[in-house]
Amino acid sequence: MSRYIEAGLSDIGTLGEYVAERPNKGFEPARRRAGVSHTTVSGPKLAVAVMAVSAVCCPCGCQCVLVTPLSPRSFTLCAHIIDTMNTLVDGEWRTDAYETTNEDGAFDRQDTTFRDRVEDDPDARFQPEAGRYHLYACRACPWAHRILVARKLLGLEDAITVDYVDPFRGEDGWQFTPEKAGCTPDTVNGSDYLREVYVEADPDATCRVTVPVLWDKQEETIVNNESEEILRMLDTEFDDVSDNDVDLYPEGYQDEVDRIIDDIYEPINNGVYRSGFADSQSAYDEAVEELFDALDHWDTVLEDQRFLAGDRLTEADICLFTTLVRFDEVYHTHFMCNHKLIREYDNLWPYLRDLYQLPGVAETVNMDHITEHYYTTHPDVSPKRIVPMGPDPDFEAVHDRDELPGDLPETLFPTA
Ligand SMILES: N[C@@H](CCC(=O)N[C@@H](CS)C(=O)NCC(=O)O)C(=O)O
Repeated sequence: MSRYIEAGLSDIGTLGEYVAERPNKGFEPARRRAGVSHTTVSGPKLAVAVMAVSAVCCPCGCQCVLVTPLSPRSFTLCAHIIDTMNTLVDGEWRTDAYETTNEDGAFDRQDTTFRDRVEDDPDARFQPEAGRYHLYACRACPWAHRILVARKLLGLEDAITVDYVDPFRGEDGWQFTPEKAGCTPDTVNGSDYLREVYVEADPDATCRVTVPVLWDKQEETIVNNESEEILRMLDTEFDDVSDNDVDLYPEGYQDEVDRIIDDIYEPINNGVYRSGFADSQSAYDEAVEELFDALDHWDTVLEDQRFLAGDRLTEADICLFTTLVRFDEVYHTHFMCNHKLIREYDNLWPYLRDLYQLPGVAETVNMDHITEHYYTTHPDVSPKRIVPMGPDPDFEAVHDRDELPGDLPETLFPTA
């Protein structure tokens, strides 16, 4: 009975209007996916459907009945819709305004909003200082994981502090649950939800609340929440406060590194999401074909060279690593990227193990958080929220990548 709507017919009628008036506000992709027509979900018919049976009542087609209208214009929806729709609008947390796919059913990633820079320049607003910056991360997230790997390899663990949110992201967005293994409280702002940190930085914030976030403890604001840019800042601006002299954006390689990061983003890093979140067969086909074409390409490149940009470990490797390490456990199954496993690639698989076995990298990988996050946080993709057993790839297995030309920075390997 708890799955049945607890509302009068007038509320249900208003919901029908609400859906019809906002064909592009989140309901539309769900409605398309369910194959439910607008007339089916319009007022009186929906009301009849609710009274008769529970099916077709939720426009995402999940078989749940829409639940508990809070007011005539504000509805609490089933978790399937809530999950894809939470965002900040003018500093207010909203669950009805976030669209994930466009009119062709293709996943539409929104741009990130905080784009300031830490610069090693005496006139800069944000200067690199040990202890000044803080990272909010999720161990499950591939974008945040880039920064965790960089922080480790670049010797910035003492200089930049970090907190970890819960891998499960529900109706309220990212949450701090320090009682859970691998999670922490918000040690800087004391918030319960990451969205509070965003509002602290900008009371009128209108954006998704994403990780990673680079927070400035001095100015009490967000510097940047775009992983590619945070990675570059850590690499190029923090030399004076790092514990080693590792450089992942070396001179002579920079154009190539930029080109590769750009080249792998759409088909691979974002490609797994485009495959998994596609709302139409054609959008899925396009994404998944691009993904495997790109993986095939890089597998060939890696036949004769140890790293993506040649003989040097660079930021580009970090960017590919965090997608590859999730692939066989998650993207293959959850996002339907099941044409091939990374373990079936002659070069990508040993390359992935090579990166995994770099000092400190393994401890940045938390497969429990990774699998929990994906399989429980996207119920429109995995509605039962069951975490599958998984293939448990042996990332520690030996590889012979060190026979290829190229040396790793010596200071990566502590001598003590
Ligand atoms: N372009 C961003 C993407 C970050 C991102 O989408 N992070 C995901 C976690 S994997 C997130 O926080 N999603 C929450 C949401 O979209 O509401 C980056 O590279 O930093």
